[in-house]
Amino acid sequence: MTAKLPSDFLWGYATASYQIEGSPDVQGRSPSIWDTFSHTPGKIKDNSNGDVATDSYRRWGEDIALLKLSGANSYRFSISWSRIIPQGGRGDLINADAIEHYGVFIQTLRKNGIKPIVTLYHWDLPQALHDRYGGWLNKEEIVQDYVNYARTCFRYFGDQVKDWITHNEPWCISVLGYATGAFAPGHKGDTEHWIVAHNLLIAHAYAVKAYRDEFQASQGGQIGITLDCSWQIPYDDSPENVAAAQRAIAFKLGRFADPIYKGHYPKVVKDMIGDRLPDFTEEEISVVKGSSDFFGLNTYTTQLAMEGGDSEIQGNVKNTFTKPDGTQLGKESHVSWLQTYPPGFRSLLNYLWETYKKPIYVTENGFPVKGENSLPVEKVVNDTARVDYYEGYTDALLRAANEDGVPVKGYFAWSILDNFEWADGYDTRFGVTYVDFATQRRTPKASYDFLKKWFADHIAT
Ligand code: PNW
Repeated sequence: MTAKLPSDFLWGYATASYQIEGSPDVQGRSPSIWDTFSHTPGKIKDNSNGDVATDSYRRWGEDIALLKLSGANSYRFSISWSRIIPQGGRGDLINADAIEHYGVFIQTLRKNGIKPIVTLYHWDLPQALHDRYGGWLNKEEIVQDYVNYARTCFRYFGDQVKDWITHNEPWCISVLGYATGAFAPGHKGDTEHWIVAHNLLIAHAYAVKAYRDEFQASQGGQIGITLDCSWQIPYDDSPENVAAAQRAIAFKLGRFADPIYKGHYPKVVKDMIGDRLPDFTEEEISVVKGSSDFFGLNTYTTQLAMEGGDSEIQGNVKNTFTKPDGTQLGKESHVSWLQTYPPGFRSLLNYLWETYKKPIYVTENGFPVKGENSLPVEKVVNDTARVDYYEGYTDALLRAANEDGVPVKGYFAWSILDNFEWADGYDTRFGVTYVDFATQRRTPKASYDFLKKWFADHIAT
């Protein structure tokens, strides 16, 4: 008998509005910080932008057909704030066309037996709010405007959407957006990103409070946040490197997860950052604590951790994939930060369950095949390295659920289609479906068939 996942297990694919929608000025949408950033010369590897992407604001029917044929029972996508409220703020107009668009989209998903899982914020802040008061840097304003936007979505879509995610990856938003400058809005420095991260937590928490106070009883859904983390293995068994691996997790994940699930920042982070880490007021922390009904996890890889280095953001931990014997930890992908290493996924799932005691949804997991963008479509569809990745990661998922007893409730592969991979542009392809960006022709790869069959075989009926 094959081991199985429970019959109510959710599986499907994840996307994000700016990475797939295109149509930046259609039906009243205003620019987001990603429009501005991607149109700034030098920010995106191939000088591309999300103006067309997979053209999904127009081709959404094709996307749903592709999802339906994939066997997925759910779909995680994000709503574009600057479509719903083009100028972004609590005093600004709600855009009826966008409400209509997402409403029909959600209804069509459901008619096709696909459960909508909605992310409210996947990085596309309305540019108007950034210009008006500094966006995520301004706690007083952004918290109110974010809650107003969230409430608007609950009000219009909450009869059909029962699973809400507030933010996607506050670590990426704050660190890549406000420390390294690799992502929008492209700020650099070592002060702002701590403030932004803090404000993201508070905005998340007040949106959750609004949902619970005003909508949850009548709509009956759940709400939480998605955090990202790579499992950390000590480089060797020296006590410094064992401590480094733990510190790396505190700096990447604990600084978000601990306030939310435990009610305080990790001590090791507070000790190192001191006053630059803003304090919560008593009221704030009481709202932050307990503000997620589940653990939303994005994870792609595992890294080796070593004491040292001067990156404060990483808690002075150095990461590598090269083991002491000179070989690589996993199998290489198209990007330097990601190698295939399924056992780390299983360890991470166990760690999160033991540490935070919440049911887990794996809201993203996926693999970009090395050099895929330079291959002809006949070769691309034979994506054995991606199949190999998913084979390993689904097996780890199943073992964590069945052998280790971790309550994993869902799994979303990134992504259904090749799409706009942020600062990498279109050069990095994560899709299980090939997109010819010149014609928008979609061709499923072998991994699309692999996941379809794997979940058909491993979810109990
Ligand atoms: C996630 N890293 O971001 C995002 O949620 C997706 O929008 C994105 O397309 C996907 O992963 C693939 O990159 C990440 O450097 C970006 O460790 C960078 C990292 C992790 C996640």
